[in-house]
Amino acid sequence: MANIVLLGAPIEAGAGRRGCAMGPAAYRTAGLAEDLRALGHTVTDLGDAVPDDTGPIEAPFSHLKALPTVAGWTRSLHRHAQDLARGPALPIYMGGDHALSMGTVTGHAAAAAELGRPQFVLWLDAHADFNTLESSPSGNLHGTPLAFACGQEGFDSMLGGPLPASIDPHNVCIIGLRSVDGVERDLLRASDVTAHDMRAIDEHGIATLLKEFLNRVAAANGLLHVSLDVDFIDPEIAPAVGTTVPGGATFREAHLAMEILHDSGLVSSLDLVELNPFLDIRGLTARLMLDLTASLFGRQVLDRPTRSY
Ligand code: Z70
Ligand code: MN
Ligand code: MN
Ligand code: MN
Repeated sequence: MANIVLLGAPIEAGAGRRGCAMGPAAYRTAGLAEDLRALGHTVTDLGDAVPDDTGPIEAPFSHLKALPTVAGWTRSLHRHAQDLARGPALPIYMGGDHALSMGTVTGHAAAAAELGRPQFVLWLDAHADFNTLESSPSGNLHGTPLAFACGQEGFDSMLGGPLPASIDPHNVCIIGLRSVDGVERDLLRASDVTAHDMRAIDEHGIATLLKEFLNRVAAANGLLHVSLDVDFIDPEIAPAVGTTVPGGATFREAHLAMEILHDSGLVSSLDLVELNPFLDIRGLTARLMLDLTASLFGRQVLDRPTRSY
Protein backbone atom coordinates (compact mmCIF):
# COMPACT_ATOMS: atom_id res chain seq x y z
CA MET A 1 0.00 0.00 0.00
CA ALA A 2 1.13 3.52 -0.69
CA ASN A 3 1.86 6.41 1.61
CA ILE A 4 0.18 9.38 -0.10
CA VAL A 5 0.27 13.10 0.63
CA LEU A 6 -2.20 15.57 -0.83
CA LEU A 7 -1.15 19.16 -1.44
CA GLY A 8 -3.62 21.74 -2.71
CA ALA A 9 -2.41 24.27 -5.27
CA PRO A 10 -5.31 26.70 -5.72
CA ILE A 11 -3.82 28.67 -8.60
CA GLU A 12 -6.08 30.05 -11.31
CA ALA A 13 -3.93 32.94 -12.61
CA GLY A 14 -2.48 30.75 -15.36
CA ALA A 15 -5.85 30.01 -16.97
CA GLY A 16 -7.97 32.24 -19.15
CA ARG A 17 -10.92 32.23 -16.77
CA ARG A 18 -11.43 32.01 -13.05
CA GLY A 19 -12.59 28.99 -11.03
CA CYS A 20 -9.65 26.56 -10.84
CA ALA A 21 -8.77 27.99 -7.42
CA MET A 22 -11.80 26.05 -6.15
CA GLY A 23 -10.31 22.77 -7.41
CA PRO A 24 -8.66 21.58 -4.17
CA ALA A 25 -11.84 22.30 -2.21
CA ALA A 26 -13.88 20.28 -4.71
CA TYR A 27 -11.52 17.31 -4.45
CA ARG A 28 -11.82 17.41 -0.67
CA THR A 29 -15.61 17.74 -0.80
CA ALA A 30 -15.85 14.84 -3.25
CA GLY A 31 -13.77 12.74 -0.81
CA LEU A 32 -10.41 12.13 -2.46
CA ALA A 33 -8.59 11.26 0.78
CA GLU A 34 -11.43 8.96 1.90
CA ASP A 35 -11.53 7.13 -1.45
CA LEU A 36 -7.78 6.50 -1.35
CA ARG A 37 -7.96 5.33 2.28
CA ALA A 38 -10.74 2.93 1.31
CA LEU A 39 -8.21 1.30 -1.02
CA GLY A 40 -5.93 0.72 1.95
CA HIS A 41 -3.52 3.60 1.45
CA THR A 42 -2.27 5.97 4.12
CA VAL A 43 -3.28 9.52 3.19
CA THR A 44 -2.21 12.81 4.73
CA ASP A 45 -3.73 16.07 3.53
CA LEU A 46 -1.11 18.81 3.88
CA GLY A 47 -3.61 21.58 3.13
CA ASP A 48 -3.00 24.21 0.50
CA ALA A 49 0.32 25.69 -0.61
CA VAL A 50 0.68 29.46 -0.64
CA PRO A 51 2.45 31.38 -3.43
CA ASP A 52 5.66 33.32 -2.75
CA ASP A 53 5.51 37.08 -2.87
CA THR A 54 7.94 37.82 -5.67
CA GLY A 55 7.55 41.59 -5.71
CA PRO A 56 7.24 43.18 -9.14
CA ILE A 57 8.58 41.19 -12.09
CA GLU A 58 8.67 42.75 -15.50
CA ALA A 59 7.14 40.38 -18.04
CA PRO A 60 9.39 39.90 -21.07
CA PHE A 61 6.33 40.17 -23.34
CA SER A 62 3.45 42.49 -22.56
CA HIS A 63 0.64 40.06 -23.48
CA LEU A 64 1.61 37.59 -20.75
CA LYS A 65 -1.06 37.45 -18.02
CA ALA A 66 -0.33 37.43 -14.28
CA LEU A 67 3.32 36.51 -14.68
CA PRO A 68 4.36 37.60 -11.14
CA THR A 69 1.53 35.57 -9.58
CA VAL A 70 2.41 32.48 -11.59
CA ALA A 71 6.09 32.96 -10.75
CA GLY A 72 5.17 33.14 -7.04
CA TRP A 73 3.32 29.83 -7.30
CA THR A 74 6.13 28.28 -9.31
CA ARG A 75 8.76 29.13 -6.70
CA SER A 76 6.62 27.89 -3.82
CA LEU A 77 5.52 24.66 -5.50
CA HIS A 78 9.02 23.96 -6.76
CA ARG A 79 10.28 23.92 -3.16
CA HIS A 80 7.30 21.88 -1.91
CA ALA A 81 7.75 19.33 -4.69
CA GLN A 82 11.48 19.00 -4.19
CA ASP A 83 10.95 18.47 -0.44
CA LEU A 84 8.14 15.96 -0.96
CA ALA A 85 10.15 14.09 -3.59
CA ARG A 86 12.93 13.62 -1.03
CA GLY A 87 10.43 12.16 1.47
CA PRO A 88 8.81 8.74 1.68
CA ALA A 89 5.30 9.61 0.45
CA LEU A 90 3.83 9.85 -3.02
CA PRO A 91 2.52 13.39 -3.60
CA ILE A 92 -0.74 14.24 -5.36
CA TYR A 93 -0.98 17.92 -6.29
CA MET A 94 -4.59 19.04 -6.38
CA GLY A 95 -4.94 21.96 -8.81
CA GLY A 96 -5.40 24.55 -9.74
CA ASP A 97 -4.66 25.31 -13.37
CA HIS A 98 -1.87 23.63 -15.31
CA ALA A 99 0.61 26.43 -14.59
CA LEU A 100 1.13 24.67 -11.23
CA SER A 101 3.19 22.05 -13.07
CA MET A 102 5.89 24.66 -13.62
CA GLY A 103 6.66 24.17 -9.94
CA THR A 104 5.83 20.51 -9.41
CA VAL A 105 7.61 19.07 -12.44
CA THR A 106 10.75 21.17 -11.97
CA GLY A 107 10.82 20.36 -8.24
CA HIS A 108 10.66 16.64 -9.00
CA ALA A 109 13.28 17.04 -11.72
CA ALA A 110 15.63 18.69 -9.21
CA ALA A 111 15.12 15.90 -6.66
CA ALA A 112 15.61 13.20 -9.31
CA ALA A 113 18.88 14.82 -10.36
CA GLU A 114 20.07 14.64 -6.73
CA LEU A 115 19.35 10.91 -6.78
CA GLY A 116 20.97 10.46 -10.17
CA ARG A 117 17.77 8.96 -11.58
CA PRO A 118 16.05 10.09 -14.79
CA GLN A 119 12.74 11.89 -14.33
CA PHE A 120 10.06 10.93 -16.83
CA VAL A 121 6.84 12.89 -17.42
CA LEU A 122 3.52 11.63 -18.78
CA TRP A 123 1.37 14.57 -19.93
CA LEU A 124 -2.29 13.57 -20.43
CA ASP A 125 -3.79 16.60 -22.12
CA ALA A 126 -5.66 17.91 -25.17
CA HIS A 127 -2.91 20.52 -25.35
CA ALA A 128 0.87 20.25 -25.47
CA ASP A 129 1.40 23.18 -23.07
CA PHE A 130 4.67 23.61 -24.97
CA ASN A 131 4.44 27.35 -25.68
CA THR A 132 7.31 29.57 -24.62
CA LEU A 133 6.70 33.01 -23.16
CA GLU A 134 7.44 34.32 -26.64
CA SER A 135 5.24 31.90 -28.60
CA SER A 136 2.18 31.95 -26.30
CA PRO A 137 -0.65 33.30 -28.46
CA SER A 138 -3.05 33.82 -25.55
CA GLY A 139 -0.68 35.00 -22.82
CA ASN A 140 -2.22 32.34 -20.52
CA LEU A 141 0.69 30.73 -18.76
CA HIS A 142 -1.03 27.34 -18.32
CA GLY A 143 -0.10 26.86 -21.99
CA THR A 144 3.64 26.91 -21.15
CA PRO A 145 4.63 24.55 -18.28
CA LEU A 146 5.98 21.66 -20.33
CA ALA A 147 8.22 23.98 -22.37
CA PHE A 148 9.50 25.49 -19.13
CA ALA A 149 10.19 22.12 -17.52
CA CYS A 150 11.99 20.91 -20.65
CA GLY A 151 14.42 23.81 -20.45
CA GLN A 152 13.19 25.94 -23.35
CA GLU A 153 14.69 29.43 -23.26
CA GLY A 154 13.26 32.66 -21.90
CA PHE A 155 11.75 31.48 -18.61
CA ASP A 156 14.33 32.80 -16.14
CA SER A 157 11.78 35.12 -14.48
CA MET A 158 9.79 32.09 -13.26
CA LEU A 159 12.19 30.71 -10.66
CA GLY A 160 14.27 33.88 -10.60
CA GLY A 161 17.20 32.08 -12.22
CA PRO A 162 18.02 29.09 -14.38
CA LEU A 163 16.39 25.72 -13.69
CA PRO A 164 18.45 23.52 -11.35
CA ALA A 165 17.54 20.54 -13.55
CA SER A 166 15.36 20.36 -16.63
CA ILE A 167 13.44 17.39 -17.95
CA ASP A 168 15.07 15.62 -20.90
CA PRO A 169 12.41 15.96 -23.63
CA HIS A 170 13.26 12.39 -24.65
CA ASN A 171 11.69 11.35 -21.32
CA VAL A 172 8.36 13.11 -21.97
CA CYS A 173 5.26 11.52 -23.49
CA ILE A 174 2.11 13.50 -24.28
CA ILE A 175 -1.09 11.56 -24.95
CA GLY A 176 -4.44 13.05 -25.96
CA LEU A 177 -3.37 15.93 -28.21
CA ARG A 178 -6.00 17.65 -30.29
CA SER A 179 -5.25 21.37 -29.94
CA VAL A 180 -1.75 22.70 -30.67
CA ASP A 181 -0.81 26.24 -31.72
CA GLY A 182 1.28 27.07 -34.82
CA VAL A 183 4.66 27.96 -33.35
CA GLU A 184 4.07 25.55 -30.47
CA ARG A 185 3.78 22.78 -33.02
CA ASP A 186 7.14 23.71 -34.56
CA LEU A 187 8.77 23.75 -31.11
CA LEU A 188 7.28 20.37 -30.31
CA ARG A 189 8.42 18.87 -33.62
CA ALA A 190 11.94 20.20 -33.11
CA SER A 191 12.05 18.69 -29.63
CA ASP A 192 12.54 15.06 -28.66
CA VAL A 193 9.13 14.84 -26.95
CA THR A 194 6.94 11.84 -27.83
CA ALA A 195 3.55 13.29 -28.76
CA HIS A 196 0.49 11.14 -29.45
CA ASP A 197 -2.64 12.79 -30.82
CA MET A 198 -6.16 11.35 -30.76
CA ARG A 199 -5.54 9.72 -34.11
CA ALA A 200 -2.73 7.69 -32.56
CA ILE A 201 -5.10 6.55 -29.80
CA ASP A 202 -7.73 5.60 -32.39
CA GLU A 203 -5.29 3.70 -34.57
CA HIS A 204 -3.19 1.91 -31.98
CA GLY A 205 -5.18 2.02 -28.76
CA ILE A 206 -4.12 3.90 -25.65
CA ALA A 207 -2.72 0.75 -24.03
CA THR A 208 -0.12 0.26 -26.75
CA LEU A 209 1.05 3.87 -26.63
CA LEU A 210 1.23 3.96 -22.86
CA LYS A 211 2.95 0.60 -22.40
CA GLU A 212 5.63 1.54 -24.92
CA PHE A 213 6.45 4.59 -22.82
CA LEU A 214 6.25 2.74 -19.49
CA ASN A 215 8.69 0.14 -20.81
CA ARG A 216 11.19 2.93 -21.38
CA VAL A 217 10.63 4.31 -17.86
CA ALA A 218 11.17 0.87 -16.34
CA ALA A 219 14.25 0.12 -18.46
CA ALA A 220 15.87 3.38 -17.28
CA ASN A 221 14.87 2.87 -13.62
CA GLY A 222 13.17 6.23 -13.98
CA LEU A 223 10.86 8.20 -11.74
CA LEU A 224 7.50 9.01 -13.30
CA HIS A 225 5.46 12.16 -12.82
CA VAL A 226 1.94 12.03 -14.29
CA SER A 227 0.22 15.30 -15.11
CA LEU A 228 -3.49 14.73 -15.72
CA ASP A 229 -5.35 17.64 -17.31
CA VAL A 230 -9.15 17.35 -17.09
CA ASP A 231 -9.36 18.23 -20.80
CA PHE A 232 -7.58 14.96 -21.68
CA ILE A 233 -11.06 13.50 -21.19
CA ASP A 234 -13.92 14.22 -23.56
CA PRO A 235 -15.87 17.32 -22.44
CA GLU A 236 -19.16 15.45 -22.72
CA ILE A 237 -18.22 13.50 -19.61
CA ALA A 238 -15.81 16.04 -18.10
CA PRO A 239 -17.39 19.45 -18.70
CA ALA A 240 -15.73 21.36 -15.84
CA VAL A 241 -12.89 22.91 -17.84
CA GLY A 242 -12.26 26.40 -19.19
CA THR A 243 -11.19 25.16 -22.61
CA THR A 244 -13.36 22.32 -23.86
CA VAL A 245 -11.95 20.54 -26.90
CA PRO A 246 -14.21 17.92 -28.46
CA GLY A 247 -13.02 14.41 -29.27
CA GLY A 248 -11.20 13.60 -26.05
CA ALA A 249 -10.43 10.34 -24.30
CA THR A 250 -13.45 8.24 -23.42
CA PHE A 251 -14.38 7.06 -19.95
CA ARG A 252 -12.98 3.65 -20.79
CA GLU A 253 -9.74 4.90 -22.34
CA ALA A 254 -9.06 7.16 -19.38
CA HIS A 255 -9.71 4.40 -16.83
CA LEU A 256 -7.66 1.90 -18.81
CA ALA A 257 -4.73 4.33 -18.83
CA MET A 258 -4.99 4.69 -15.05
CA GLU A 259 -5.21 0.93 -14.53
CA ILE A 260 -2.13 0.33 -16.68
CA LEU A 261 -0.28 3.02 -14.74
CA HIS A 262 -1.24 1.30 -11.50
CA ASP A 263 -0.11 -2.12 -12.70
CA SER A 264 3.24 -0.65 -13.79
CA GLY A 265 4.05 0.44 -10.23
CA LEU A 266 6.11 3.27 -11.74
CA VAL A 267 4.16 6.41 -10.82
CA SER A 268 6.00 8.54 -8.24
CA SER A 269 3.97 11.79 -8.33
CA LEU A 270 0.71 13.09 -9.79
CA ASP A 271 -0.85 16.43 -10.77
CA LEU A 272 -4.63 16.76 -11.06
CA VAL A 273 -5.12 19.98 -13.02
CA GLU A 274 -7.61 22.30 -14.70
CA LEU A 275 -10.71 21.21 -12.79
CA ASN A 276 -12.96 24.28 -12.72
CA PRO A 277 -15.74 23.43 -10.24
CA PHE A 278 -17.57 26.65 -11.16
CA LEU A 279 -18.29 25.04 -14.55
CA ASP A 280 -19.19 21.59 -13.25
CA ILE A 281 -22.55 19.82 -13.36
CA ARG A 282 -23.51 18.46 -9.95
CA GLY A 283 -19.93 17.39 -9.19
CA LEU A 284 -19.74 15.15 -12.27
CA THR A 285 -16.22 16.09 -13.33
CA ALA A 286 -14.81 16.19 -9.80
CA ARG A 287 -16.16 12.68 -9.21
CA LEU A 288 -14.75 11.39 -12.49
CA MET A 289 -11.32 12.77 -11.57
CA LEU A 290 -11.60 10.99 -8.19
CA ASP A 291 -12.58 7.73 -9.85
CA LEU A 292 -9.66 7.99 -12.28
CA THR A 293 -7.30 8.67 -9.38
CA ALA A 294 -8.72 5.64 -7.57
CA SER A 295 -8.04 3.49 -10.65
CA LEU A 296 -4.48 4.80 -10.68
CA PHE A 297 -4.18 3.70 -7.05
CA GLY A 298 -5.49 0.21 -7.51
CA ARG A 299 -9.27 0.22 -7.61
CA GLN A 300 -10.38 -2.58 -9.91
CA VAL A 301 -13.52 -4.48 -10.71
CA LEU A 302 -12.13 -7.88 -9.80
CA ASP A 303 -9.82 -8.58 -6.90
CA ARG A 304 -6.93 -9.12 -9.30
CA PRO A 305 -5.63 -7.29 -12.36
CA THR A 306 -7.22 -8.30 -15.65
CA ARG A 307 -5.23 -11.28 -16.95
CA SER A 308 -2.90 -10.78 -19.85
CA TYR A 309 -3.96 -12.24 -23.18
C1 Z70 B 1 -3.16 27.31 -25.87
C2 Z70 B 1 -2.46 28.50 -25.25
C3 Z70 B 1 -4.25 25.45 -22.69
C4 Z70 B 1 -4.87 24.16 -21.12
C5 Z70 B 1 -5.58 25.56 -22.58
C6 Z70 B 1 -4.08 26.61 -24.88
C7 Z70 B 1 -3.36 26.15 -23.66
N1 Z70 B 1 -2.20 26.38 -26.42
N2 Z70 B 1 -3.82 24.58 -21.78
N3 Z70 B 1 -5.96 24.73 -21.57
N4 Z70 B 1 -4.83 23.27 -20.14
O1 Z70 B 1 -3.15 29.44 -24.91
O2 Z70 B 1 -1.25 28.46 -25.09
MN1 MN C 1 -2.79 21.42 -19.78
MN1 MN D 1 -5.30 21.16 -21.66
MN1 MN E 1 16.44 11.11 -28.22
